[in-house]
Amino acid sequence: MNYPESIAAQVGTPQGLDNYWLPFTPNRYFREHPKLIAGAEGAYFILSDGRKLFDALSGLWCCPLGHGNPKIVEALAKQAKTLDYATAFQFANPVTLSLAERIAAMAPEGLTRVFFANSGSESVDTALKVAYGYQRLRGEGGRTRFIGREKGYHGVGFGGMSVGGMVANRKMFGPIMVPGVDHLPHTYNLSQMAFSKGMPTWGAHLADELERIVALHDASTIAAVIVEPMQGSVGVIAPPVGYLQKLRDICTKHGILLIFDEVITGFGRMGTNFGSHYFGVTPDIICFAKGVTNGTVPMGGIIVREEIYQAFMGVNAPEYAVELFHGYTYSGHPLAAAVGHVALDALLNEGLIQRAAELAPVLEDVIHGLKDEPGVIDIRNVGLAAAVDLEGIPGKVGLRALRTFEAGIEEGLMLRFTADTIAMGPPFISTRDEIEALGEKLRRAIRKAFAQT
Ligand code: PXG
Ligand code: PLP
Repeated sequence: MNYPESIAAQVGTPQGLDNYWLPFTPNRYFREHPKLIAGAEGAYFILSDGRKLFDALSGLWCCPLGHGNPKIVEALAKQAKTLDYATAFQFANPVTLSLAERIAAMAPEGLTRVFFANSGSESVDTALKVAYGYQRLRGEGGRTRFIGREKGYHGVGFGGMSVGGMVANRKMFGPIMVPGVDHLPHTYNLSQMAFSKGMPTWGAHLADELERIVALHDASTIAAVIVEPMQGSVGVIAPPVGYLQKLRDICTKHGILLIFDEVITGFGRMGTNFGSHYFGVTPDIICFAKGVTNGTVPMGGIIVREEIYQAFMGVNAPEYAVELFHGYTYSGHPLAAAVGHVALDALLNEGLIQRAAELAPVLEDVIHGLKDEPGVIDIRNVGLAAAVDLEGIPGKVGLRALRTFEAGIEEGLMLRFTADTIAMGPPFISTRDEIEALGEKLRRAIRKAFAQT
């Protein structure tokens, strides 16, 4: 492996590795090739040997404002002094209340109520529980099924894992999935949409598969359909033109709730407030996380249609009874909410969402400029997100991308890969020059990776 020896020499075996279990990481490989992040500033991470890496995925899609934003630091310190923690059970607090109001105001019309969680996974499990609860409260308690989609990623909770469709995340846990889940086919088809820019024109008909699934199980058994408007985690798969509208129409026709998991697409990644705005389709529930607090303090949640909330308020129980037995110790955490306000100031009032929209065509040009590099089999982009698929080494899934990732570090890039796909979603504060440099660094990394035997 072409690991930069200079880093290994300086880092050595970091202290703590005997007690630390890395998530979604080959731990045995990491031990031999440790990488330590010492700091972060603007659009860059700083490694322990002082090297700066351009943060090509905004952390894990979660840092649109970049790192070390002084207003965030100030808001955190101030909030910690005023109210460092507040229980959300039986109490509210001003900073969380006002954040809910601002999130509802930027959401698609009709989605008015915000319930806070602390991550995307928790937001998904919350959405599934609320969807089922709503169906039950309206006398449709037989609607116990959820429909996800192949290649979907909805986090790692039991609900999210079950509706998810990334095969590697599921295979160890098949026997312990939530029962009654079915999956739509994914919409990716290399022969129909290779090197597509934005939404592919082929594939809307795949939404009709929902009618087939409804016929198979009967609508009266299905609570909700959950999809990412743009499939992010699997490698930036934009929905075909017309596809999401068809899903919307079929769900409405059959009394099925439509959940958009906007954990990645929410808060500006598509160049609009939510993916729903960009794609012009409004779901019944939106899941959010990540960008809402710039990743600085974890926060997630759901935004639901007023009717859904009102169904819970109409529950046949006395006023002193809890309507929804669900919530987290850290729901609506005041530190997260304080950071959320700064993030929304930057995204909405200081024009960062607009800037993401302006950078999107720059990223498109840069990334599609890699088309003729060795082993590049597909390139896709939508909003400020893009992916490059590399030809895998037979029998060694992910090794090519791993080599590109390692070569990327040598080039000053922090890349993120899944199987042999490299995904990018740069911070909204990136400059045009930085996005162009990202393309050239990636080009050199790919060449290095393919030069290895
Ligand atoms: N839903 C969606 C659509 C996501 O993208 C989650 C739920 C889960 O969120 P939490 O906060 O529980 O991780 C996600 C998370 C990647 C990558 O490499 C993507 C995610 C997380 C980590 C890496 O694309 N998405
Ligand atoms: N496990 C135990 C034993 C708990 O007491 C709690 C919360 O009180 C939880 C899990 C859930 O933790 P959280 O609310 O942070 O999701």
